[in-house]
Amino acid sequence: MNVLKNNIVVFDEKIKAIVVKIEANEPINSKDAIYLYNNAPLFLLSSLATNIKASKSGNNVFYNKNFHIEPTNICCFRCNFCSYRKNEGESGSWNMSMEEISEYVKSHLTEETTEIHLVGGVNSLHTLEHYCNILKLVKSMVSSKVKIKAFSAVEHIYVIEKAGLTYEAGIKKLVESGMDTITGGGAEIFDEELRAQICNDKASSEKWLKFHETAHRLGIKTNATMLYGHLESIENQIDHMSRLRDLQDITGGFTTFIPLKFRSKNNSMSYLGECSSINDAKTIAISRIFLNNFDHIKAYSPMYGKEATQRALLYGADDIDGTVKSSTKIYSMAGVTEKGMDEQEMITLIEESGFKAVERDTFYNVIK
Ligand code: V47
Ligand code: SF4
Repeated sequence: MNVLKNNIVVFDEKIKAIVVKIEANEPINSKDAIYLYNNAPLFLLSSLATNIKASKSGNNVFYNKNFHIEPTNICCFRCNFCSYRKNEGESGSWNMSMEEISEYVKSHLTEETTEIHLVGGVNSLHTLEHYCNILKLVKSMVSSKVKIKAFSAVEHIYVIEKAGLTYEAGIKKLVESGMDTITGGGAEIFDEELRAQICNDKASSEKWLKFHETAHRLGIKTNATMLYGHLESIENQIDHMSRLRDLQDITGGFTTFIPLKFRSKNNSMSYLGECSSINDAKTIAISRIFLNNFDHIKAYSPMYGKEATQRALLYGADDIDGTVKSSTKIYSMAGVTEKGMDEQEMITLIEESGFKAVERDTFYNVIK
């Protein structure tokens, strides 16, 4: 137990030993991470995570100028946490034509856009060729400074397997069509038992990891996410991060880690409600401490909202994503009511938290 003695906090011996490891830049093991999560006071998690963040990105906190295209919300999978999926023909479903995608890009693209984020449901009518056509269309409409971050591993795996190709051959086709990098979606939680409870029918953890590994080997960087704040335990969270850390040790291909908080409106897991802001803080801090081989931790502001994003910056996050605005429906349909931020609002949010706001591109090159 940690105690206050003569106005000085005295940490227990286990915590002291873990802090020594962290300060020596050594990776902590899963048991250490679980112990810290359960026993370290928040102020210690904040200062350990903030020190690591500072060693990676100094006083900078990054944002970018992007928008999402969600070509369809029709999905053949049935993740219990999802408020977004619809069946073909169901009210509220959409499936954009090429013309609609083109109009959408025209109306959202500005001189300043540096990234387009493509993601949607897994529509059983879609093929690898369709994904490639979307990529070619979007690529033809933008300058070379705009990077296309396209689809989740779950979407890719579905169309690549349907085409009867290896992941390698499929990824090569997607890259030739204009894909620059891959989103971190679909990872959810890797523990197989829990995955079976919350998203029984989509690509397995093993496939998700293999797909990302293949992309990395082909020189394509990807992101990684973790869905938290539902039925998972801290052991499940650390197991998830541990599998990512192991892969990152081998390939170095992950750009950023994005803990995604379960938002509870309008889905079959609504009865769970949402986890507390203390849990958010702990998850962000532990991810920053445990994933010592990841350069960036993203507090995805359209999912957190302003207050929780600002808080995440005090627990080691160094990125708030971008000017997504109203172009993503995944979170508005799950109950997030806050509007997106414009550039000035993002800068103010970052500066109020005591950091320097830096505009980045998709690969964290500084723009301004
Ligand atoms: O895989 C779905 C999540 C993900 C809910 O790579 C939910 O930069 C919370 O991956 N509550 C898709 N989360 C979004 C995604 C993403 C988002 C931002 C940035 C990046 C990136 C990737 O959204 C899904 C799932 O984990 N999700 N429903 C929900 N109710
Ligand atoms: Fe489909 Fe993605 Fe929703 Fe799962 S999270 S049901 S794969 S849209």
